[in-house]
Amino acid sequence: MTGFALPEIQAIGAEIMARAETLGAISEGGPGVTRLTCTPEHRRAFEVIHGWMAEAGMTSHVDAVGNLVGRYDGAEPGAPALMSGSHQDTVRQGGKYDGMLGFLVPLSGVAALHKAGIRFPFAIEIPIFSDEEGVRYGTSLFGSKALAGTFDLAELERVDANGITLRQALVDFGCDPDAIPAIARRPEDVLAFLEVHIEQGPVLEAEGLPIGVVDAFAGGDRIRVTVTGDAGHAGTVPMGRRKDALTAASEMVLAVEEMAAADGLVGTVGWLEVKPGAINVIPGSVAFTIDLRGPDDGERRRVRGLLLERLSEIAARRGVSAEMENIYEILAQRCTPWMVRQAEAAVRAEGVEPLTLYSGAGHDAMAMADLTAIAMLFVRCLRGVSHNPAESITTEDAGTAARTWLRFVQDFRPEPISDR
Ligand code: HGY
Ligand code: MN
Ligand code: MN
Repeated sequence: MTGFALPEIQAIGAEIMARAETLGAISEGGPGVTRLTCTPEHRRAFEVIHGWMAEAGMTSHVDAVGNLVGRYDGAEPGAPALMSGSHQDTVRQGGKYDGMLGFLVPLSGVAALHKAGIRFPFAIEIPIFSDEEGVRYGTSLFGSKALAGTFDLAELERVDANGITLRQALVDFGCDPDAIPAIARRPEDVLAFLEVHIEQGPVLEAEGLPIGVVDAFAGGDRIRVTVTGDAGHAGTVPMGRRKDALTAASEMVLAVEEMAAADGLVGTVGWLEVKPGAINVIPGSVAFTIDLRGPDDGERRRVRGLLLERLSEIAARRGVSAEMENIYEILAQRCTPWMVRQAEAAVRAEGVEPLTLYSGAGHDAMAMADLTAIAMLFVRCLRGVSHNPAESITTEDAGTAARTWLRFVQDFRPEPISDR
């Protein structure tokens, strides 16, 4: 790109940080950011971003699954696109950068290109995915899966905590769920997908690096367990005659921790609900979720099987029943070698020694891998903290990420589909 001067780090970094603050204020309320799919907060965020995209010379639309997709046309209309984006939704009481950085960096990059009047032989599309975290419906990545053509329409019947199906939530959001299959992209229309994301881990900070390149992602399971015992009077039922669903579930929760740690996996119980939930009633029913992850699918599945057997043994010994539902599984994923090489070259061109990293977190790029070549750039975050209101990055690192993104785009040389 002759004559194009990369934006100054602080300037483009400050734009990104200011926009992250604006989006961070669009939340359900409470500590941190809570913005779930198909909510008023989701809609308000898209209204703001739609304006930023227009300023950057982009067209944008909301698709059938609630993604906002922006397009910066190439020199020729209708050219295939390099896609670069991430998710709008957050966990409960999350941070301002998980997901957001992945579309704010490309958005500021495109704005700089637009200002300089630069177009490429390819288009640039910024998909902002409706739901990646899966907080409202349990399942994950449904926005990116819809574009990749792997969305399972049965997911539309999932219900949230208020009994609203995903189908109804999408209709209420103004989407047409029956049109979801039609938004799947043709491989020939997409050259590759690049995602920018905070590392959510401590490595870059420990290495003193602002940015790194991802080469692989962990695979994972999400399992819902419902333990059913007998509710009873806290004062009259002798300890030896109880079928206490919560003490049984508590032993199960500790088994998750023990078995994951023993096999080098990570296991988390992030949600648990006790019923009837009264101070003087022995819990009759407890539901909780298990998030189990690891780099090797075979090993993870082996431990998953042993864990579910252990939960059944605990239930039998305690005279309660345990129903286990595998809500979701995603296989471990590798990034596309030629994309990794081009991402490393962009990092190096920005004066940073490229470090390749493994991602324990799941990302939309994993779903997009079913459609096209993928790579991911990680950005340093303070103490690796994420899924927490204290999530933090620096203006300088945001600027470095944007300059690296621009370097990637200007030197982007897509490889033919057969080589992907
Ligand atoms: O859970 C994850 O790995 C991601 O934040 N959705
Ligand atoms: Mn997340
Ligand atoms: Mn994320």
